[in-house]
Amino acid sequence: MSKPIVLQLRPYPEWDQIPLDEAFEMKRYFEAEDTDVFLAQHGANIRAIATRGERGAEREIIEACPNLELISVYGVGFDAVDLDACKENQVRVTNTPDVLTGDVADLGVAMMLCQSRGMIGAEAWVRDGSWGTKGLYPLTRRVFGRKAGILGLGRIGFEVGKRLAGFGMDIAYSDIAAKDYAPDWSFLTDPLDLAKHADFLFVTLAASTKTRHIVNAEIINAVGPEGMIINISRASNIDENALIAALKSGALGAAALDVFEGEPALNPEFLSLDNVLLQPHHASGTIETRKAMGQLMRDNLTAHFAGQPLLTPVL
Ligand code: 8YV
Repeated sequence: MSKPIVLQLRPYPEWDQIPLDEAFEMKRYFEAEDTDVFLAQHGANIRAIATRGERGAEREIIEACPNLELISVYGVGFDAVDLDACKENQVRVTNTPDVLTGDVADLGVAMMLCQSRGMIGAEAWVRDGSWGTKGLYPLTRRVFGRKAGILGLGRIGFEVGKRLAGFGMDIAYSDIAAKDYAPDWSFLTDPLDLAKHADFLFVTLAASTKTRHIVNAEIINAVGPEGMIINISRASNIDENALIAALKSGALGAAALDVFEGEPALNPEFLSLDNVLLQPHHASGTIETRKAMGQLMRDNLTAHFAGQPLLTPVL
């Protein structure tokens, strides 16, 4: 029996690629010299798309595959998938929730600690001999016992909060509604009130067109010159130009970012700022989590072609 044909938009590690190639006929879009010609050649045969969270799938690709049934996303975020185009064309969508939650929360908390305690600069201080020539490293700012705000108390936000509770922090959150699983934390409806509360504002909400630039200049300024914004969600949740302006002027103390508009390219202004910690969108990037993500992405494809219910459908 012939294997289902799957359009693969980005590379995967070998531990996923080998089983993918065994189970499906993978058409590697990312290797095509001319993607238009590639789609014209293969589009009609494609029954599923395998993509990554940050890559998604745009309308043009979806419509170039008239027999498309499923888009399986390697990632929890599906904001880069054109859901309207999927609905119009009866295309199902799956993602990889839960398996990455702990690692994403870990990196967010690590970024807070690293940035607040000046660990990058302190390491350079040791390596370049400043410790010997200049003396003690400048004092940094405490984390434990301070105020944290979590914007978006979904799976990842909740795991961040559980970790912050271990630091004895005063935790508040904003979301569409109060969450009964977080009775000890303050619910603040208005993200501006959350920003006023927070020494550390974690941005952990699922991105959509509705949340674009939800962290705007007013919110950034409310976090203030002593405060820090940590983003482990999507760049679109923050007005990046307003963020850069506030970091430059000192209206915002610091930021720690794992995601950027147009990544992997990033606004060069970030590179000249020493009050921002820059990470290459790798919050889920541990071997353990990436293996689990790959397995779940493949399991959704397998379930679909076996006529079984999808494991983690979003549409
Ligand atoms: C991944 C992500 O880096 O889960 C998401 O939505 O953005 C990340 O976990 C990405 O999807 C892997 O390519």
